[in-house]
Amino acid sequence: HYHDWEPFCVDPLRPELGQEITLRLKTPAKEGFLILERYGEVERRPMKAIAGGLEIRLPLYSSPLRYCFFLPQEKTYLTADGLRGALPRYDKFFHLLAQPTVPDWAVGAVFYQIFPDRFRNGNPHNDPQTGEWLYQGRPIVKKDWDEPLGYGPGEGPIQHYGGDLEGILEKLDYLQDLGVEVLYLNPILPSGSNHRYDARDYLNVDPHLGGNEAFDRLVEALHRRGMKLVLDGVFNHIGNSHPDFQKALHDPTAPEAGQFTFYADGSYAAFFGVKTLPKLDYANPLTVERWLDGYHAPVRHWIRKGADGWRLDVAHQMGEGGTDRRNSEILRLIKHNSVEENPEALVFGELFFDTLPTLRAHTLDGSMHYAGFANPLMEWLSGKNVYGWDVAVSTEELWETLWDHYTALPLQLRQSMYTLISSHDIPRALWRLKGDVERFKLALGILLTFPGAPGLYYGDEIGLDQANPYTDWNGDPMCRGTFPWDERRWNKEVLTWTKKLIWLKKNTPALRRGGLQPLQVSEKLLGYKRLYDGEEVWVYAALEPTEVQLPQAENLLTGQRVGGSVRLLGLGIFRLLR
Ligand code: ARE
Ligand code: CA
Repeated sequence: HYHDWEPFCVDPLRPELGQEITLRLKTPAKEGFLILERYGEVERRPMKAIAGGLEIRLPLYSSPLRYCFFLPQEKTYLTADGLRGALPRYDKFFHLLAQPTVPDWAVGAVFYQIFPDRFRNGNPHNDPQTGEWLYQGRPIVKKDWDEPLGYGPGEGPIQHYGGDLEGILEKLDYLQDLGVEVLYLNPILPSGSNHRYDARDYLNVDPHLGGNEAFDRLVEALHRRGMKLVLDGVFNHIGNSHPDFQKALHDPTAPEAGQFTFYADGSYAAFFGVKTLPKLDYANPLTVERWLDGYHAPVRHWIRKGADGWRLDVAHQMGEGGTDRRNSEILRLIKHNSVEENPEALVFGELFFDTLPTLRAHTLDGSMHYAGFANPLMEWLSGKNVYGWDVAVSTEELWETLWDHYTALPLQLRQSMYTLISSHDIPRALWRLKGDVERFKLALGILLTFPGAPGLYYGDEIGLDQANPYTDWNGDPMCRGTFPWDERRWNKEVLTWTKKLIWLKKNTPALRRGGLQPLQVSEKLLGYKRLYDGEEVWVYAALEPTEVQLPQAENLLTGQRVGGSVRLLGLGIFRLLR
């Protein structure tokens, strides 16, 4: 039995609220019911037998529409995560959303994340100079491209390498040749730190990155190539050197002061108490107007300037955070206003922990997939969690976590979760795997065959590693090394592998936009199916040589025809022949 976000099962795929839709279940059963949750009650409606399954037509009553299926002959319910004898809790139901939601360009799209100071220095004339300004009382340092990253206390944010947007422009051929479709840039606004999460100006690009002129050229060049640009939207907090915060500090009666929360002892609300990142108070309508809603609000400004979407920094903390009503209102407003500026705008969150309350409330188009993808996958492959603590994740537990997170998502968000194995906030995957290239290739293989919009972190494709001193959370910036443009330092095998997988992801509908089904899980073998419009692809990840039984299929990695008993090690991708 199968029901997922694909044309056979949901017609149309992007229904409007109230529109007549057809829901279909692929099943051998000849009889079945739709179990629908409406006004907090459960309704049972008979389905019609059709070729290959059962179907029912009904209006899309609510968003999300919550439902499951009942198969009387088997006396079982089919819920989002599988079969059950008894009616489960409603949170196990399928969740179907109404428009507007994910733009089609983002479905299964291949992203590439760039930390701008570290990708490429295209213009040495705009480089920050050693001692040019102080950051947290320390003079900033300009380093040579090949100098290693320092990791002493406070060193994280003060070292600059001179990377810029001109550098990215120079390497668009490289990125396009790799197969990248969307660039996600870490913050590009003027700021005292190299990561720029503490911006002092929200309406101009940092001149050290090439300024507004380079931004316009980048947007134009990307769009000419059919590529997209997603920016890091830091709207939970601003930099403490921003004029609004400076005014608030010096004059508590100024209107700007109402945008922040000051305490009796003179301290103020800030991201994790970090003084450089005062938190914005969205209970104040002025704050909403200024940053999110007004004509000149940065949310609108940058989409109008040509950005195609936002990755929302700490989306889970905005407003009062988490499941708070104001949090949902803020996120929805950001999506709404972005879409007003560009109907095709994408807005996904950085939801570090539980993504469900936010995504089911239909506030965003997806989220960075740490909890449901990067964490369990890398724990399984490396035996360590993100802090470096030993963990033992069995293959069964890995699958359970992946499947659980996948099936809990609203149908329309399943193929646009930003899946990843590395980022600027966690150690690089290759480093976590202690340089084991075969395991790393397997991690890339799962990243590029699992449902979602895979995000490559710059340098992963050439096997960029990081220096070791990661011991606790404070070690994070070690994953932000410079990209080595000397090709002798590239792992060409990893590059060829990544390119091949990206090509397959983009050119195999089942891998790009298909649903997910379990295939086979054993101690050292993970297998799953991807399905789309009659196409069926089987993916295996084998940690040890393992024999599997295949129907007649094409091995997509080699192009050969296979079938019967096949011995596997590492990644296998097979498209069934019909
Ligand atoms: C810098 C140093 C750190 C130092 C910190 C405090 O790099 O070593 O501990 O300062 O002085 C940005 C920069 C960081 C910078 C930070 C503060 O990129 O380098 O840290 O600003 O100046 C949580 C959040 C998650 C957040 C991460 C970093 O839930 O949303 O922490 N991610 C976003 C961005 C970051 C960015 C910010 C938020 C702030 O992606 O890059 O940081 O704008 C555990 C912890 C969680 C933590 C999670 C993973 O589970 O419990 O608190 O998530 O790990 O990060
Ligand atoms: Ca430069």
